[in-house]
Amino acid sequence: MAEKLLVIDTDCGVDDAQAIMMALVAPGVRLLGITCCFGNTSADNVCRNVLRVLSVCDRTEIPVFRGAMSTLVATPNLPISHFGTDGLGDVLEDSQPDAWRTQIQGEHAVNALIRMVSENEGQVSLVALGPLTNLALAVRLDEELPKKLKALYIMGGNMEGKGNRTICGEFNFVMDPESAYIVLEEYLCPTYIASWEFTCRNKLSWDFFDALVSQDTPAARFMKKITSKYYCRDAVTRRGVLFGQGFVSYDAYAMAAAIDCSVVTESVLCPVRVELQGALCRGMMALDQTHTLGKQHCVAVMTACDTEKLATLLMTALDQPRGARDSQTARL
Ligand SMILES: [Ca+2]
Repeated sequence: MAEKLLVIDTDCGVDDAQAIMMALVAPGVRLLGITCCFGNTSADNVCRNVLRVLSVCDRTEIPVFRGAMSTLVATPNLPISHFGTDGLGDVLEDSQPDAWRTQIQGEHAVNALIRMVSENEGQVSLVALGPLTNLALAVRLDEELPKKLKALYIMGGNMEGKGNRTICGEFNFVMDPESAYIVLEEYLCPTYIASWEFTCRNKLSWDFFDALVSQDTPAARFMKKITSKYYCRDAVTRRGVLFGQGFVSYDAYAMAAAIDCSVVTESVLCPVRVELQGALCRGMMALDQTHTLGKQHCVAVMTACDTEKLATLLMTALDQPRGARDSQTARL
């Protein structure tokens, strides 16, 4: 089996951490690098969070790059507190809070993204888990970039006009609608989208979540800690009202699709466009299933997934660092 090359673009919150961990243990997958974007928290905190995740998994050899610190055009005026102010639940303490600055690569994320894809033309799957600002900037610097990608996987947008950040808008797209618009108009490569409603409709149970974070591994203990404050299963949320209670690891769906395409069991193939105007619908992704816009490029909007396969990938993702459980057993 040919090796799969991945680059992850992330605004590392708790679900990004779960998705990154999934990529680290996927068989036949080589993670070339991780590019950071503002989103769940500041770009600096995102860099620090990614390095924390890699450190827990003992994979600090993977290069991490700092990218966009804000939107392309508009200033986001929405409060960002889904996973606490630091993006990982406000529970971690660093004895050296600025140590991450020496571990981050000097090259800018957007330049690194173009370089990593260009060096491996036609082989890289890009998995975008945050606002799409780095991707929009990259295509402005290199308009050939989308042609050099093998595929693009996005967690973001919506397929039913329902949103988590606004009535009609999903967080990653609403945070920077212009960037989402540019990416969906100009990345004419095979594109797979895990929308907010898709992830909610394919939720897992809280019993599964309890088993997931109760594993006796450093990664599971880390996950249990960072979900201890903000993963409130009884809270009344827009998601709960619309889709019922359950555990949804948003970014894990796009990552699972990139790792194993059989996780996605059903998709709608059609052109899409991001709305940039309007008081209610700015940032919403519209599906053009009747081909009214005259766009040629179609994307795959995921509609159903094999939740058992997803659950297995998540469970395996938290069994890290690899060998930790074996060495613990050997010490006993
Ligand atoms: Ca994310």
